[in-house]
Amino acid sequence: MSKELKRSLVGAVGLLAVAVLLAATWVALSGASIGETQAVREVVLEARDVAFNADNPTIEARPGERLRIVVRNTDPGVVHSVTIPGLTEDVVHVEYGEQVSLEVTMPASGDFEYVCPQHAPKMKGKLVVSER
Ligand SMILES: [Cu+2]
Repeated sequence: MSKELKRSLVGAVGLLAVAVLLAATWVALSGASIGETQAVREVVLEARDVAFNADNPTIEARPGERLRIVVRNTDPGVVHSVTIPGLTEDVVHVEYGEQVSLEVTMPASGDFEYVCPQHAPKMKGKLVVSER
């Protein structure tokens, strides 16, 4: 085997090793990000006429599930908010024409309420966490 052939063989093996390493890294990274996207479920609520989606629908969730509650405010001149007492201390406010989100991980089980504190009697719905 000539010196030159040996040198190019060594180079090829080196390149192959780098390629395998890059591929393994890519698989590891993309696997992680796919897992994260699947774990968050988005629930969209429209705040209008001092109600969520007109009738404050019951949200059903599974234990450990991560929920992203998105609130769109289409109530001219009114500021709304959303929080889930017992699940989060966060209260997010949303101006007319804006949209905000609140992310919460569900506990093992329980009955909760999502609520707009400043319009609580009219703007609250159930959030039920259970295995179905
Ligand atoms: Cu409100």
